Order: sequence, then structure tokens, then C-alpha cells
Amino acid sequence: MNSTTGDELKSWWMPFTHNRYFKDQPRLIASGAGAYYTLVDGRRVFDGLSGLWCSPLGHSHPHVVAAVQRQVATLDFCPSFQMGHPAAFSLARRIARLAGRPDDRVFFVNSGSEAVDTAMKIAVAYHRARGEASRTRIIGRERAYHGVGMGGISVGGIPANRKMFSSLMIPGVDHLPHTWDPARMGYSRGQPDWGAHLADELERLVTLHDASNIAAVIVEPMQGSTGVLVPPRGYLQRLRQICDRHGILLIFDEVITGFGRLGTAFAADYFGVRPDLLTFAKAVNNAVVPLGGVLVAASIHDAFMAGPAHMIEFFHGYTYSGHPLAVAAAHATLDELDGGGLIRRAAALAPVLESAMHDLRGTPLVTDIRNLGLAAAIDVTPVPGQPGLRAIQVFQRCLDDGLLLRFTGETLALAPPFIATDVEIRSAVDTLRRALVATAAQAGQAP
Ligand code: PXG
Ligand code: PLP
Repeated sequence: MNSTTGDELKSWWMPFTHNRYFKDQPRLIASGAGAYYTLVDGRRVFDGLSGLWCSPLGHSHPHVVAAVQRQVATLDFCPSFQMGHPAAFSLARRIARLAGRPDDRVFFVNSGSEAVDTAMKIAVAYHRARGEASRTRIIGRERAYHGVGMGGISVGGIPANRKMFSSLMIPGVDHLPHTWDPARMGYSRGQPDWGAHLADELERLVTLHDASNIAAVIVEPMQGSTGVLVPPRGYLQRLRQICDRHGILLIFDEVITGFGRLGTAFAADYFGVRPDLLTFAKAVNNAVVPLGGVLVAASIHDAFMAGPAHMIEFFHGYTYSGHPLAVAAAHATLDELDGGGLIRRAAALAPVLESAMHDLRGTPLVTDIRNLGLAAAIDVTPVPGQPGLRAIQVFQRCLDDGLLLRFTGETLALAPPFIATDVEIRSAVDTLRRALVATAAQAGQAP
């Protein structure tokens, strides 16, 4: 497939990758432009997952490229402990306004994992600052992905990410059940009608642990990484009500949903639910330079602003918080997403993706189809005794046919860039259909 030899590939221990399988059959990308990658062998593939859910403008967008090039030649780094640069302040204000929460504050970090760990620390420190130091417990959810920091895997709900590290994980965590039940919500278009009552499990956990010990609940408004698990109608509203009743903070992890994936600036807008803390990363700057952050309700921020003014209020931060290149890329990205109307375009494309994906119903191997905004997933019948293999087979056929999508477990996910056309989206789904039919035929399971 390319000229890179096994020896040249050996030194990089790749993240979340079957390293031996990959290095045996490497899949290497040489360049990206717009909605397409070019592989090292010259083939062009449609980027059906917007990078890793993070490149809504496609690749090497000229406005973003120019902004980063200008910035690196002007101010390549600025310490953010005790110093600052103007564009980071204006970016924070811009994000708070985009969220419709102009008085809220933004704490910058460099990834979704850091955003999650930061939000957890803010939640616990906030209660302590208000004299409720016993509120330390954080409630996560099964099947959740909140990154790979010690905090994130603790509240996360992916067994493989957790099982090696039980002694390292933070204590005092509990989990809500996930909301996916194929028997009751299979093939739902958008939000399933069934399942709002699953939020009542939070009441049960509050009774068990007592509200006075619980700091926060963290959920992805739509679970992205584990396969586009869409919240049942009314579920998030009910979580909000229960949190309010018991003085528990609600954290939305919007690392995937933030900055337009659902056709609104944030999932909080889509669902009409206001979280106390909101984590973001990825699409905020089209993933051109690592950047993440936490949007913090003004009242939470204000609780920290006690004590003498020359004292540090929150002992937390990263060397690269508010990095000038990341900030420059974010300003340019927001010009396009918001000013340039690309979030509206994502909303307009969502029904195209929904209808194309649901037309796959009845295609060999397909066992469920889910979608929300410009994100969708199908589940496939596993190869008996070899979990995960079927999705890899379908993924590989798609790649060979010019489509890059995402596989995880028995799920294949599509989340195209917002610059994609409706023709490209339908064509990507057609490629997926061909791959399913061919994979089934080879396995002797054709209809
Ligand atoms: N929270 C959520 C909701 C995420 O989706 C993170 C936190 C962690 O972000 P960082 O920047 O630390 O990776 C994520 C990341 C996939 C996939 O294909 C998803 C993520 C990352 C990589 C791949 O599903 N989500
Ligand atoms: N380890 C050492 C020895 C450090 O000096 C620092 C930061 O100064 C860190 C880790 C944390 O690095 P970062 O701020 O990039 O998260």
C-alpha cells in the first residue's frame, strides 16, 4: 500500500490503535484539503468523520491556515500564568457569547481530557469554597467517553479504558445507566421517544449517597465515541431538574457536540438545557492546534473570587493554556462556523444524512441505525466469536472504496465535515452500503 517499511514505523507507539495489525498493513495519510484526505499512495478518500469528529471546516482551510501562519510569525508562545495575550481574552468572550452566556467564564486547556479533569476539579473546589466540602462525589454514566485522564476514565463508562487502572482511579464515583436499548428504540430517527425515566436513576443514587456528598453529574449530551447514542426525549431535562433539586452541578461534556455538530452552537442549545459547566475541544479551532476549555457559569467562577486579590484563586492550569496558535486558529474557525454560516449548514445537512442512513435499513448485516445532527451510526452483526472484526472488515472496504469512517466495537459512525455537499453525504452512505453488501456476501450471509 505504501513504501514505508515496518522498521520505520516501529518507534511510534500509536494511541488507541492495534499497533501490530496497523504496522503490518499501514494506512498513512499524506495530505488533506477540504473534505478529502490523500493517502501516501495517491488515493483520495472522503473524510467521513471530520478527522476524529474535530474538523468541521475540512482540512487546511485557507482562512485558518493564514491566521496560524500570521500568528506564528508574530507571537509564537505567551506564558499564561501571570501574563496573557489579547486574543485569548477576546476568544473567551466570543465563546461565552456564542453559548448565549456572556457573563460566564472560559478556562482554556489543550484537549478534551484536560477539559474534563478541569471541570471535575472546578466542581469539587466550588462546593468547598461555599462551605460544602463534603460534596466530592461525581456521577458519570455507563458507556461514557470523557477522555483518558485519571478523572475522565473514572467517570467514564468504557470497561476497556478502565479495567487496568482500578487502583489509580479517583474514589467516590458512581455511574448512571446508559440509555441505549435497541429493543425499545431501535432505528429511531433522532431522539428516541422511550427512556426519559432512566434519568430517575439519579434520584436513586442521590438517595444512596446523599446529596450532601455529591458535587456533580457529568454526561455527554449525545454519547459520540461509543456510537452516537442519542438521549431519549426529556431525559436531559429530567437530569437538570434532579440536579437543581439537590444542589448538584450538571456538567455537559460537549467535546464532540460543541461548535455545531448538532446544527446548533452547542448541544445545550439543541436540547434547551443549561449545564453549569460545559467542556469543549476538537471543533473549537478545527483541531488545527490542540485546544480545549471549560465554560463556567458566572456564579461558580464568582465563588472562587474570595480572599485577598493578590492570591491565586484556583491552583490549576497548563503550560499551553491559551496557546497563541490555538487561539488564532479558533478565531478563524469561529469566523467560518458562526459568521460564515457553517453551523446553519450543518443543520441543513442533518436531514440529508438522516434519510440516507435510515435507507440502509434492511441492508445485510445492519442491526440498528441512529442519528442526530450531522452524526449517525449503524451497528453490524458481529463475526461469531470475534467481537469487533466485522466493523473492521466494513471499514476496510469503505477505505478501499474512498471513504474514511469510524469503527468501534460493532458500530460504524459517520460525522461529515460541515462543508460537505448533500451529494457527497449520499455518496458516502452509498459507499457504506456497497461495503456492507460485499462484506456480507463474502461471509456467506447475503440475503
Ligand atoms: N470527552 C468527550 C465527550 C470526547 O468525545 C474527550 C472527552 C477527550 O478528548 P481528547 O481531546 O483528550 O481526546 C472526547 C474525545 C472517536 C473518538 O472516534 C472520540 C474522541 C477522541 C478520539 C476518537 O470516537 N473523543
Ligand atoms: N512535569 C514537569 C516536570 C513540569 O515542569 C510541568 C510543567 O511545568 C509539567 C509536568 C506539566 O506540563 P503541562 O503544563 O504542559 O501540562
